[in-house]
Amino acid sequence: MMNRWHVLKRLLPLLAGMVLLLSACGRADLSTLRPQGPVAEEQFGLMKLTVAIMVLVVIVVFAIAVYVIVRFRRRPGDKTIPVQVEGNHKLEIIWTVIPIILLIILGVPTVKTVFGLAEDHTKDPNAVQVKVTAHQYWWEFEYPNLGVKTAQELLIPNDAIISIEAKTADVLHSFWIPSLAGKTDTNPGGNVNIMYFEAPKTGVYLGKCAELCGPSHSLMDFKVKVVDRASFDRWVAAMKSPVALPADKEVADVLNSQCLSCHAIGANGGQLYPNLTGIGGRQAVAGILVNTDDAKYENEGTVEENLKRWITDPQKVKPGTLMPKVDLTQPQIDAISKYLAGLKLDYEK
Ligand code: HEC
Ligand SMILES: [Cu+2]
Repeated sequence: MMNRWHVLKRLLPLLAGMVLLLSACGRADLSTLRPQGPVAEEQFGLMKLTVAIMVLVVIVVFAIAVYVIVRFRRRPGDKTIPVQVEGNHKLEIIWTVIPIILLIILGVPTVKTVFGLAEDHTKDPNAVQVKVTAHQYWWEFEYPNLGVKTAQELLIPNDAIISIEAKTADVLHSFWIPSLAGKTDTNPGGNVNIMYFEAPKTGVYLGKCAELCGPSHSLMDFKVKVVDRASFDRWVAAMKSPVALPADKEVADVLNSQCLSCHAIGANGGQLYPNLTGIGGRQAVAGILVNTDDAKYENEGTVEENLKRWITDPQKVKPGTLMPKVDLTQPQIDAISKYLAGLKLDYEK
């Protein structure tokens, strides 16, 4: 008796510690364990149900096992053969029926949720329609009904369903905003997958590529910025407004010839690569260089520093990226970075 109490006394702090650790688990902007919207809540609910059933099974099975081992252990001198229960109908029915009941408890809500979350909102006039295209190693967000295209930062209002049509431009990727909604694969071969979610709380959430897609897969981050409706409307208007090219003619020429063949800024430039309109006001450069001076982030810097770092050598930041290292002089890099850092959209009032 004394002994067992000792073991328990040692285990208790450990158990209490684990409960504390798990309850504080995860950042609200990045964790499925801290859901920030109804879809994520529902998915988290399924996780909790699954874990609860598993914990119940483990506890009951271990309790019975420990009880049996202690109660029916062979005592010194005991040579009798215990009662044999092989083929016992009652026992076999019990241990077949119990798992079936548990699987039904798990299966019914799972199937219901899976079908519920597959609901098609792509024709819903009240939803915000977004076409997501995954590229090695960046995300393109097109709002077909609003005539706007952006990259790396999905801006959405907090008062509507966001309806996603996801596809890939190259290999298999997976679109994932852990604290808002589960993964949606983007499959090669023209396949389009749909999903929807809602984000009632304004703020910035982290998005990830959840499918190994090449050397810079782990750097294929994006942000989801949730704002109120008025700010969203202002953002859409600002994205469509004309943007002035650099005042300095030489800088404008370099930008035009070296960068705008691929990138768009306002109405200028190409459409096939990340749209740089408003890049100076975004949370990150290339999704991974975080624009902050908070040292808790690994790749932090001001937006201008991050732009310089990126333009100087994109391959160094993201190995295998399809943005080439453009041959520029240091003053050209500085001037272009300064200009891009100044491209801010004034939509948050
Ligand atoms: C051949 C096409 C091409 C050219 C030319 C090019 N880029 Fe890029 N650029 C890309 C691609 C592709 C990406 C996405 C890279 C990634 O994230 O993997 C990118 C990303 C960027 C980003 C990050 C965008 C974001 O949304 O965070 C910036 C900034 C940028 N380029 C600036 C420039 C500048 C400045 C020049 C000219 C000096 C330039 N690019 C020339 C293809 C190009
Ligand atoms: Cu990817």
